[in-house]
Amino acid sequence: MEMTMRWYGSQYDTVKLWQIRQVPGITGVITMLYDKQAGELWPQDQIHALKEEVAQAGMHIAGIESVNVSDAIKVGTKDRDEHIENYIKSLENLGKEDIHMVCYNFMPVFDWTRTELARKRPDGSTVLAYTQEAVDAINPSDMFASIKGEMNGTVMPGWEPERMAHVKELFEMYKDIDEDKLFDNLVYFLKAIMPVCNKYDIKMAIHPDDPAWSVFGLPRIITSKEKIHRMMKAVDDPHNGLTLCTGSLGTNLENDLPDIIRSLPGRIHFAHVRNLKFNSPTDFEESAHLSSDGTFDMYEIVKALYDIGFDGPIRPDHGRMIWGEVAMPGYGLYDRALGAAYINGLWEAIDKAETRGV
Ligand code: CS2
Ligand code: MN
Repeated sequence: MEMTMRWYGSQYDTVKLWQIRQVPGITGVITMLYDKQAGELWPQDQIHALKEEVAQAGMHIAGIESVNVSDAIKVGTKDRDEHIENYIKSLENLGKEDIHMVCYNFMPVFDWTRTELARKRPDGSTVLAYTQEAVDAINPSDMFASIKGEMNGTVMPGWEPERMAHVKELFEMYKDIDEDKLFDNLVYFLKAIMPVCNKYDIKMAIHPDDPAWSVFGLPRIITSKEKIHRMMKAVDDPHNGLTLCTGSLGTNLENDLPDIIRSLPGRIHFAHVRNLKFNSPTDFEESAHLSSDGTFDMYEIVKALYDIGFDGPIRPDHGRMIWGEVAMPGYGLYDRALGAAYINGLWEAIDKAETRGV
């Protein structure tokens, strides 16, 4: 594995590349052209400039998160083929710049959904949290309005104000889309992009739906082991892979994370590691990475990744807001740095136990 951290670009991120460089063991960043709308082409010169900027800070781009897929592609509207053409060209431009891993998601309308961005934990840190009761009691535009004030002045992926201004139209687009249609549109998209992925050896890593169930009545298709395998089989190419996100798949306590990992050797191209603390099956908060602070056994998760020979980029996913930091919720420096150090420690201990036969 390669330890990385997500970085949104110097214009958008409160965290600086030089700070990331000082986190022990981090050699790469996961980044993106944050100003690109889903469906828009990523020009090679802009990718190149980003790559240079990261190289000057002594690191490299270990992968992209995300080249977003437009709602036209997800719904299958008349614009879909044009957007897919742009997506293929963007992948080609990334391949020419020697970038070989792309994360994306196929969630309708929203990316992840949380109901609070700054729930206070007993230690005084603040974290993202979710409670089903809050989702059931609110409509999507009101929810955006209610969490906007907690974004610390940043633009959060999937919750961009210009998208949220059209939230009603977006919902309208999906009114006839059920899980099967969404799945067929995903397969259509993947089949169209596989040739360019093969040509440039680009590993596509779909991000699971977060939370791993339907929200606001929208269909969700990447929520369980069974559904992931259905997708892997529908386009049975090693370039069609998964971002193993513990905090997303793990929202459903029925998902056995180490078992899911062990069932997918060669198909996990990227790993997001974070822990959740459950107060009830439908109320959880994003705790520190340490196993004892949350519900997941992080040792078993990292061990499963180690055992399947996972060699892609890994990153601490969201972190808590600690030590007075003001940053994009989930994406401060301090707690993600602690998470990276912890995952590195688990990995080293597992590796030494294996290779020294302890
Ligand atoms: C990320 C997602 O912050 C997060 O939870 O893991 O936003 C992820 O980047 C997207 O779903 C991938 O397209
Ligand atoms: Mn994730």
